[in-house]
Amino acid sequence: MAEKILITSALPYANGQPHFGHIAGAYLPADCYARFERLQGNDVLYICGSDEHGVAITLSAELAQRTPKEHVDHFHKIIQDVFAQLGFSFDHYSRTTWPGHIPTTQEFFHALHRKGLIEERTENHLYSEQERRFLADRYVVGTCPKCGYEEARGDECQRCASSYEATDLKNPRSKLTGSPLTLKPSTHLYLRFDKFKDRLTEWIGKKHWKDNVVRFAMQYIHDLKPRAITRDSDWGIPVPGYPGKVFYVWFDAPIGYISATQEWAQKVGKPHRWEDYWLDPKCKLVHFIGKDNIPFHAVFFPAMLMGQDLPYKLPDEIPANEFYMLEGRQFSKSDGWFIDLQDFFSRYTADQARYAIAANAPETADAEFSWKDFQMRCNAELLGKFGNFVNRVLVFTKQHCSSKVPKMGPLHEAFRKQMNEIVDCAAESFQKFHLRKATQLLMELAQAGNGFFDAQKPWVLAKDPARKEELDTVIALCIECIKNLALLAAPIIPESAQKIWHMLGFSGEIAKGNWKQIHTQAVPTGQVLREPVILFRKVEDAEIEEQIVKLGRAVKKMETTTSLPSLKPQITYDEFAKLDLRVAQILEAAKVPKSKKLLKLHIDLGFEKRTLVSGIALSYEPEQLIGKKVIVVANLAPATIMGIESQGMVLAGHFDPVLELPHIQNLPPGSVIC
Ligand code: B3M
Ligand code: ZN
Repeated sequence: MAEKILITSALPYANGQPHFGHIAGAYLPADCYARFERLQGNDVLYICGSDEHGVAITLSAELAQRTPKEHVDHFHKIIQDVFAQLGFSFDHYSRTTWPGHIPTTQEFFHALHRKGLIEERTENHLYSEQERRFLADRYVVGTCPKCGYEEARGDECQRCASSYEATDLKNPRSKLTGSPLTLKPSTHLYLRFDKFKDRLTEWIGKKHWKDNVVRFAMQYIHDLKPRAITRDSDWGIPVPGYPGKVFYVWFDAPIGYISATQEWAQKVGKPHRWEDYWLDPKCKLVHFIGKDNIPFHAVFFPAMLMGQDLPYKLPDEIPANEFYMLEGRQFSKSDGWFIDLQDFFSRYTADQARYAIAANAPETADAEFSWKDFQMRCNAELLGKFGNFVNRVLVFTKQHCSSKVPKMGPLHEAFRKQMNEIVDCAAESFQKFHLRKATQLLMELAQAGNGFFDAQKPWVLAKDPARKEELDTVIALCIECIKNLALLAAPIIPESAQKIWHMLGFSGEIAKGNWKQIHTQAVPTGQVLREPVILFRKVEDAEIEEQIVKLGRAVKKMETTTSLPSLKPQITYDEFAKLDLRVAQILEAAKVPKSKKLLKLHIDLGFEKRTLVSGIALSYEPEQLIGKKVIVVANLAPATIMGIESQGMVLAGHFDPVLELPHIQNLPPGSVIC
């Protein structure tokens, strides 16, 4: 019986071009799975769309001098182009600014409200008189309450890594205008997530998801508190009855999966069909996401669904992937650490990208795209094993069998068995979201085909007319192998699979075929093969070198920009003279618990001993420091850092990520530095 499967990929923020890191996490694995399940004859609906609300979007729109609408229109199109380029087979790609998303989101809210799960709370928030608006944390900079860093972000300090509420910052300012901010009471709506603790625990307890998903979700459930679901903004879904407020983006975004399905239903002319998926307990709901989205998909959205009147489906599977990086660092366009996709696709095919990413998908651990690995995948595997096998068999068949599929006799049981086992194992891997394994099996099958062809030496058989039947069977089996390769390839590298399907003499699309049928029914004897075409081109060393040089330039740029911050405004001698810098000798040093960067130091200033906290733990082991004489700002106001009062600050040179302490040889503790 056909199974109903509703597949979603995380809705990408319409705030930038998706990169291979995103593709490897939430999109390619989902597309391969959708394509596989369609081949299984299941009723698959694959839904996605752009996530177009939220503070990150209004902020970057302002920085880009666009309206939020212009901004999301711009990126919605760019995202769609990248996805089309990669051949993603969404049944529908929507966006959260389509009008139908508003009533669906608001009805979610009403249902929760009717059940008494929404409450109002009035608290102080940061307000800009100049901009006449409340500013969300991402819009705020100020002085870190822990370490005193003056350019700290509104949610966490990039210097000492502590996190806090934006209202804890000292001297809070608008990130955009620099204007000072004041505290003003504002009322927000909180969703009582805490009331779902038991139901969520019971529900997740029954799931056999990946360990990291369950563990992460359970931790979140343990600490569940009411959370604000509204923001002061005019960009987002309006909160009924609360002018000037919109829903927090993570409230409306997952509802976007539902409204996108509703939009799809309207598009196909059956407006109620969305219910066949979302309201049918027998439908299987699968959310493909990156691991940073686990709490929202495994805890918050399920709670929102549990609080509805309609019997919504809860997710059945959450295959969350780990991170995928570029040559060991996170993709970053602003740092030049990225792959220019326009350039990429002018040189390489979608299948080359899809294969290289799938072969190394970040399923169980972080993984990365490297240009050398890409070249190896393209040349040694796609071209050398897979393309080469298809080509040599088809060319041979053309030369020795007039391009017709010869008759298969009964020999070579072992090879047939090997093929069947690989195909079945690949099916199981696809079904269990083990894309990496499925991709390996595809190459294993190509390798088995090559091994068989080499061992049977059809070119020798062809010289002896008495061995015609043997020759026919070997070639017919090799053609079977090619057909099975096309089948295993169809979810991963669909364009190449289709080319093979066509070369084998079939009409129509392999993607519309049925896995079991294709696997079990031999290519008909006498079927006329089409002219063989080359499937993959060689990736030359020079091209790869060029890409590596490009990244090398980005590293240089990153190093010079991080090492040489711009000069601060001039100060007078009097201003400088206010600093009391002294030689201090380190008596004791110890790591601060729960902090990677901080050390607690006990120092001798000659006239007194003090305790201070210093962010040098990544560059120095505590033992190295004992006895060292360093320079300390001795008249800095004390600050409490991770619960420890720091009575001064040690001076250190920075060349990110390295820190180095200037070090005094002969002067006694307490000596003045000026
Ligand atoms: N846009 C976050 C992200 O792209 C968010 C996902 C929404 S899924 C409902 O990582
Ligand atoms: Zn700080």
